[in-house]
Amino acid sequence: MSEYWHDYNGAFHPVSAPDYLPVKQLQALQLQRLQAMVQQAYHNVPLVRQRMQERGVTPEDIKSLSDLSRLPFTTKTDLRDTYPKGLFATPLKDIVRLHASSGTTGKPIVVAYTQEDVQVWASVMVRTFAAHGLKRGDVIQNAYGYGLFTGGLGAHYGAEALGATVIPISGGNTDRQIMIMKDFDVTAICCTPSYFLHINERAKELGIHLTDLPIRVGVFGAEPWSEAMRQRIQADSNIKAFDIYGLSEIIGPGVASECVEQAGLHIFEDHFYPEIINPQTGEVLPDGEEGELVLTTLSKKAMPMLRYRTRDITSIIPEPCACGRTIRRVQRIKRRTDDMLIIRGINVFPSQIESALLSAEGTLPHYQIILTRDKGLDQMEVQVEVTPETFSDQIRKLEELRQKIASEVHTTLGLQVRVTLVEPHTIQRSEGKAKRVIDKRGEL
Ligand code: DLL
Repeated sequence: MSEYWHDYNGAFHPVSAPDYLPVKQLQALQLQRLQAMVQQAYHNVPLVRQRMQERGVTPEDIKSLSDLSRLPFTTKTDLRDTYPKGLFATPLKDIVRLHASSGTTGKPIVVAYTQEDVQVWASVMVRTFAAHGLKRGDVIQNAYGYGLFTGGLGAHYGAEALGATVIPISGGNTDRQIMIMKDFDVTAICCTPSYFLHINERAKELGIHLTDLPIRVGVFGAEPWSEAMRQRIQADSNIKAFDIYGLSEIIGPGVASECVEQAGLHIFEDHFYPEIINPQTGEVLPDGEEGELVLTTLSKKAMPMLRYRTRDITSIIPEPCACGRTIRRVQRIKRRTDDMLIIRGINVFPSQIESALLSAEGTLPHYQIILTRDKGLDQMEVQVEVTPETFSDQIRKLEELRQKIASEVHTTLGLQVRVTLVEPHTIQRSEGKAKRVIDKRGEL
């Protein structure tokens, strides 16, 4: 591992040192940063000041990390309501970058960064890559989208600061991705797991097997994916597939990442303080319990976030990791409070369906969930692609597979769903975040 990286002012930092701070030292640093951040937000963001005043809390009341629970939450709606610049805590002249998350309806969510913020961002991405064993000499193909999306530039500056060779190819143009991967001896790729599936599949069609290439690491995130999906990817392409997590409102990618143990994602908690709450009551839950992840930025200058409700469901893993890092881990994020589908009164998360589908042999990891309403009753159809060999099997065998999947889904969810086996390539491939659910219930 390259031991040092330098920021844009030429200062040198030991890579990943903050991952290993003694816990007391880490907590002292968190408190000191929290206090400064709350001051900054209180004095510069009217909404924060107003909400704190309503609760009768002043920045001086934050004397320990547990006082965090006295602070108000921030939600996605707050970002929308204060569009475009209402949550900025620094003058525009100190802001060097803006990003936005696309959002399906209404105004986008805009986020801002100072020079210092983009340096912190690069540093957490350096720690991400370093945790995957990447270093100077590696060739990183960055297929996250460049532009307003945080994935492309976030990974880019981290990879560059690491000292690796970055190929800023962005998403799309899959044949070119494969050519570049081969011709430049790419050792790592950054993209969504669903896009990687597509690249791998297309490569095979072109007669190129990723197992024959130097690529050995996948830096996958931006969408939920299951452990079953990871196992499929690793077995099929002989790479180590790592899960990375982040969100625009907090910084982008670089909030949390797996290490080589692949046993939960370490939160870079010297910059992003995690809490888990009961999404219904807002009550803070102890480590180990599952709930909604709430993140507080400890060093963001342009747009500090106080107790941001991510809507992502996970739990903090109380045990230390075998890798020796002292920063805590969260479980893989399988679902969001708002991606829950209620089908005939039963709560269903797309990730549960993914795991059920992939447990059957002969399926491909391409699927889609289609919701319709028939005579007022919700209907769910799961379309899943099967391998060409399976598809050319006898009808009886296909029917057996279909029933096996339907019974697997039934066991997992307690719900009868219609399973349709479709030919390879029927389901649209994604170059970014996959769209797994098509909800036509409103149209009928
Ligand atoms: O997706 C940032 C990112 C880029 C993360 C590249 C990782 C890699 P947004 O577009 O704002 O930002 O979407 C954030 O995506 O709240 C989660 O619901 C979901 N998400 C991100 N990473 C993961 C992951 C980027 N590893 C939202 N597993 C988050 C599950 C994820 N969900």
